[in-house]
Amino acid sequence: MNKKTALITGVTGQDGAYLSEFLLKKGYVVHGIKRRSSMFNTDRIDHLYQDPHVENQNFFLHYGDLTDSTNLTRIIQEVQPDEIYNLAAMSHVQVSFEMPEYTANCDALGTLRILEAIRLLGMEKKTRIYQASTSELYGKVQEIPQTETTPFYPRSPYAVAKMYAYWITVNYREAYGIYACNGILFNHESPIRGETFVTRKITRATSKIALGLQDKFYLGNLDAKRDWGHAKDYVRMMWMILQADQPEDWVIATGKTTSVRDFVKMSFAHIGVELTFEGKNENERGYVKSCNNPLYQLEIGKEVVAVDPKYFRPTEVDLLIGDATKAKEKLGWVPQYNLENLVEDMMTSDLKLMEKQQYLKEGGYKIKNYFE
Ligand code: NDP
Ligand code: GDR
Repeated sequence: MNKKTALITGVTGQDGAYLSEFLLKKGYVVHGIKRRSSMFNTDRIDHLYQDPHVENQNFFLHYGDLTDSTNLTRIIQEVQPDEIYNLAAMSHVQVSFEMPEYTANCDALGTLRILEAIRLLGMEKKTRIYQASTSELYGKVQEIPQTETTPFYPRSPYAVAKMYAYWITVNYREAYGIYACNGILFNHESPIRGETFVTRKITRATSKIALGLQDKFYLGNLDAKRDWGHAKDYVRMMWMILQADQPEDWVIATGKTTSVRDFVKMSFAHIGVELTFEGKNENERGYVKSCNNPLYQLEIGKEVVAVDPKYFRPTEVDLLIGDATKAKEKLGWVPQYNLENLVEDMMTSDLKLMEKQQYLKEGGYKIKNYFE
């Protein structure tokens, strides 16, 4: 039997890495598009790399960019994918306020470029397309919990760009009969989550504080609530969405919401430290209330978290909680992780990472400036 071929944009990101691993295990030939960078940007997929000189290679990387339509069209023509997973994006909501035009070019028009390539190449009946849509579309919440029929109200240049991508995907499905689907995924995290998203920022900083490598860290809105799942569960859903009989749009979420403040408490609880929060808004601080782990001795009363208003967003999404009933009932999705397992997975991994840093520091190792 011929192997299926998948093309993943954003292969070097969190989801791209987990999805590549998942599809390779399923026996797919996987092609990924990576951006040219002045330094290596393939850390998350290095373990999947195959020497191009060996036979039966099933993982290939191509240079490309969502802002370059000729490049995308050429790669799609060469690869002839059965499935395209469009995961590439300028994916940071706060950064999108700084780079709104680029965000629109990449996240909105990038999706159009892929759909147009399929149309130009006459591959409407061959290739199925997964579009990485987002719970940020709901923005200023119109309904709780959010489902496939909840109206959108985007609150950032990122969300507005993703709203164009959502509708152009629906439009190409209806206009040209392309099997194209939106996965409206709520936040999903993991040990390889980007370091500037709030969960990973918290688990990294908590691990550093536990090991005495850092005193405290700063966050923005502690009241924001998110529906956090594990990326491994969510990439499995991306694949299931493209195996359904009919192309549709799907909400993927845990159905539970947690504040940023509570995520901080859970991360510290993992190292046996109880936190208490005092003060309001930009004056809020988190202190050590008790410490019950002989490995990580933190002083009672020590301030470990503070609010810095520079992390506040011009417009915020205060509350997200999704209802994935449709995906559970029609696709049989059963997530393996809950929030407790997720925090444990991230903390275990970041503690290991920081232990390496601690080891180097204790050994007197200093990273040298290139020009010294
Ligand atoms: P990441 O930020 O970890 O990865 C984004 C990927 O896109 C990286 O591989 C990045 O390359 C690549 N990329 C960025 N700009 C371009 C460009 N112009 N051309 C080509 N590639 C580009 O995101 P995630 O893996 O977390 O998310 C995957 C997708 O799912 C994104 O579209 C995101 O918006 C969406 N999403 C994510 C959710 C989440 O909670 N994680 C929830 C809902 C939707 P490089 O490595 O070089 O930076
Ligand atoms: P989000 O994720 O904006 O939901 O987008 P992020 O982790 O950046 O923010 C979640 C919430 O935490 C609040 N917050 C902070 N956020 C960051 N990054 N840094 C901080 O210091 C901080 N302090 C508080 C934020 O204000 C926000 O309310 C993610 C991305 O993966 C998108 O690509 C994806 O579409 C959505 O999830 C679903």
